[in-house]
Amino acid sequence: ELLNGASHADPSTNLQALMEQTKKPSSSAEIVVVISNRPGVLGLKKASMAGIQTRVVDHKLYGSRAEFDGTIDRVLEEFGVEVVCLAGFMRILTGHFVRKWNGKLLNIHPSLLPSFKGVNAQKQALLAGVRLTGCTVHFVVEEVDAGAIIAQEAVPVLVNDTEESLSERIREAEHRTFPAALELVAGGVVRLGEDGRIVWSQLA
Ligand code: 3YE
Repeated sequence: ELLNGASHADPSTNLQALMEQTKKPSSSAEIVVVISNRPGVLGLKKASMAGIQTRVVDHKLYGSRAEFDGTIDRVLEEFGVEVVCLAGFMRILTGHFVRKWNGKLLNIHPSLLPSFKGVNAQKQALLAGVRLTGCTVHFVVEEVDAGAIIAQEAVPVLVNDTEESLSERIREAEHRTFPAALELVAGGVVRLGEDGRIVWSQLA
């Protein structure tokens, strides 16, 4: 683009950041399907415009979490998925599903875990008065936001920050951290050990 010299706009979502990363020839990952629990969202449109297969698994159409997760599991199996990235996905997954995909499920959280687990992590950081927060990509275990940490980026909290301004700064960090963490896992540099701790490849 002529005015700011950048040839591409910054990604506005984690899905878009992951799509841009994985289309690079140097990437170890390929996105084979995008699954949304909400019909009609922009992420589905962005994926299909990029030629990626999409599926909607609407949680409202299922009588239980087990049936919802079971349907997602069947789609993942249908596509031969090896790694799952939870990007903008706000549902708590069942222990059964999480154990089946142990070591293959990645989530991103808008704080430096183990601080500020759960919802409104940015608000929690502002209320706590920390001067640094950030984002964390972790393997998913049944206990929410408690799995082994793959990658983090620190973000300063500025004196006049609002929840919105801080969230935007964290979001920009997320768009670097999630693609980086995916490459570590897809490239075999990082994996989840039997003991639930991160194992770094000797080659790293
Ligand atoms: N499930 C497990 N462990 C994890 N899902 C996510 C991470 C993660 C996981 O580490 N077992 C808050 C979800 C928090 C919540 O209560 N969600 C509601 C639905 C809210 C909605 O649909 O907007 C619910 O009943 O699940 C992904 C991030 C989860 C964020």
